[in-house]
Amino acid sequence: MSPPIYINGKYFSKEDAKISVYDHGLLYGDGVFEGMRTYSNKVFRLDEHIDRLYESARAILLTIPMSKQEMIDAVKKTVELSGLSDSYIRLVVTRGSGSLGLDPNRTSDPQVIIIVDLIALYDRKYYDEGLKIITASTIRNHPAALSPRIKSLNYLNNIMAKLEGLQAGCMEAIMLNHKGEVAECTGDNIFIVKRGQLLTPSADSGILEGITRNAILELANTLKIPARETTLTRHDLLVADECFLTGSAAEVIPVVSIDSRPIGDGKVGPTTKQLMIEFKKLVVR
Ligand code: PXG
Repeated sequence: MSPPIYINGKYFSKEDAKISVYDHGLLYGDGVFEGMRTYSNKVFRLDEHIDRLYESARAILLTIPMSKQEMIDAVKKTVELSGLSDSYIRLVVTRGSGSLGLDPNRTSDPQVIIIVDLIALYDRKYYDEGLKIITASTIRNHPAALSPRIKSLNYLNNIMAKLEGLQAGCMEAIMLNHKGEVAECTGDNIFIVKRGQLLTPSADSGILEGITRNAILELANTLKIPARETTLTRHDLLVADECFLTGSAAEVIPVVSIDSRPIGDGKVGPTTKQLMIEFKKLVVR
């Protein structure tokens, strides 16, 4: 049997977990979400994910019909009922169903959905051998149009870039911002290593400030690896010694080629390997 799915305080089987076709989450991508992981029954950085969810909701003037503590309790309960010790959690809040037409004021009953399941974003071999990725021609949403800091249900910007990657035979794609600077990948943040320094695009490059990204920056600090948030160009990536991506689903995954050019010596680099090991230790702690 598949794990029960939470919808507004009730639990349903996968087959019966349904919401209205009038929900503005479906009609307009009007809603927010989080993707989290559990390790040995514990949700990694749950409080940070919940804070980001409520911030995303606030940014789109969506009132989540429960307190943060109630949300935390609901997530924990759904994880418990799933019986999965290592899982992926998809937490979704939609605007709710309403009349046809954009007006969010004509919707009611936002839907809070919690799915706990398994996810394998990339085949195991890519963690050993590294990913080959490309730079997409689709630029990241202009922050003044739709802030990339909002984790909204409207992921078409990223999906267009993901499609470019897939069409080139790559599982991920780098997205530049409107200034031509490196922002992030379609569902992952990006890091490079250059002369022993760890570098990643700063928040004002127009990125989702990933929770895994924050964990890696903290780890670097603990391990005394010099790290800096900065502006990066495609050139910086192409001449980097190492490159890797971070995300709740991907965790830490090496990149060995960008736009068919090898990064460094084309093999998974030592700092990347070290951070992958230390990240594993951190999540199971
Ligand atoms: N950038 C973007 C655009 C993302 O969507 C990240 C960076 C990494 O953030 P975190 O906080 O996860 O370190 C994300 C996260 C999925 C899925 O279902 C996508 C994400 C996370 C979990 C699942 O494809 N993206």
